[in-house]
Amino acid sequence: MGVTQPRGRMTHAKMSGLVSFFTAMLKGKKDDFSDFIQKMLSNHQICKHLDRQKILRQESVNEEKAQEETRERELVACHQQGLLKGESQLKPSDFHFVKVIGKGSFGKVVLARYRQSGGFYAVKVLQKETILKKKEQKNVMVERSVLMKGLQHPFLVGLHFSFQTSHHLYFVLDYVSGGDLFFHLQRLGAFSEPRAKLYSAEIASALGYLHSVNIVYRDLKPENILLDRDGHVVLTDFGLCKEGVSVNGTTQTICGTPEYLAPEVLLGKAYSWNVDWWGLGCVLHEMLYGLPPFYSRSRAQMLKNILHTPLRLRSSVSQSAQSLLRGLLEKDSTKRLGERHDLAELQNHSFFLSINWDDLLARKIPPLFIPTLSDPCDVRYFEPAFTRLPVPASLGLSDMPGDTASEDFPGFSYTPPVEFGVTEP
Ligand code: ISQ
Repeated sequence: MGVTQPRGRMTHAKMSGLVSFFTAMLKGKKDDFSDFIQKMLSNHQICKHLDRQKILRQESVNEEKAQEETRERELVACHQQGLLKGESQLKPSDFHFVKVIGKGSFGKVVLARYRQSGGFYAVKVLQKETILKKKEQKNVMVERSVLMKGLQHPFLVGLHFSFQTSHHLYFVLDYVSGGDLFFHLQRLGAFSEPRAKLYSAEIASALGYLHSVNIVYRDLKPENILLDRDGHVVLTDFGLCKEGVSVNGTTQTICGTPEYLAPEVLLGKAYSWNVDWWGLGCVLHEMLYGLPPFYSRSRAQMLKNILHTPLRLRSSVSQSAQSLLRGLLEKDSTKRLGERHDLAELQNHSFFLSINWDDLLARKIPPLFIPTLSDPCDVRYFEPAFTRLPVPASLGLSDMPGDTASEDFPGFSYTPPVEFGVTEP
């Protein structure tokens, strides 16, 4: 908003009048003062001028307000028209795809630069064919719907846009440059207890927030926990989230690694929010001891361990850390820490005694590790096995005419109104 300039200007004569007024007041010269008041009242010109100035200033404010409202209406109309015509949909060529930073069975995560603003994003590109073959449309749409809920939490990744071409689905997400906990754990083996404490508190805070909006994360593992450039945690990957889960909710078939899955999930039983507290227990165990609890190289043995083997903890970590792990890794979900009061129960545990939860949420607790990055394209915290991969040309070139619409994933594409014409992440 611009600064309003009053239109009428003070003449030198009027200025000296005002100066005499204040001088008279200060000196207590009653005569001069009343004389001046008389002059003021009788001076029609000055009164008129002051009135006019007031009116003009008000007019100018009104004019500016009206202009602003018109601009806003125009923007909304443009946005709506654009959306209806599909014009405001993003397309791959709006981005310069810089480096592959992640790869999964469905596609890739690519560091990309939005040409219009120069801002960097992590673009998750999924292959429609693979998703359709594996019947994973539901999970993709869940991820999109969860991301689109406008979740706002300092430790959750943000979705900016989603769009599609005939072969690919694109999620445009915050770029989180510090790499994932899997990468860091691989290099260090384990973390110090204070470092693990801050990460687990930040993760707990994000999970508690998700639960408060009726979402169970379900897929907590070091690969889904990123560090931002300040060293704070960011949770990604909402593909396995479950919205509005009730205590009687049932699971889907278990695929992939079972390391971090709660016994009730493995057994296909009803589960609740506290599967996430089990997941947190697994991640905390791995941060402190270097391996997930119940680990075995044999998948079958690991499944047995998760279901039946009692938790054994070495005394190399503090008593309070061990106590928290026992609470979180309780096989009987009805006895698990967090079962009754969710996040609040964890917040009151002695392991987190030193954590001020308000400061934590405000990102005021300084992380012990701060990533060192030389420039926005520095991908040193991502697996070289990914970053060395060539960026497939097909990612950015697939926007032939008519290639932005599709019936496979109706309603997938999304451009948030606030970002129409606004380019910064
Ligand atoms: C954001 N930044 C870096 C990597 C990512 C991987 C998956 C999802 C979002 C990401």
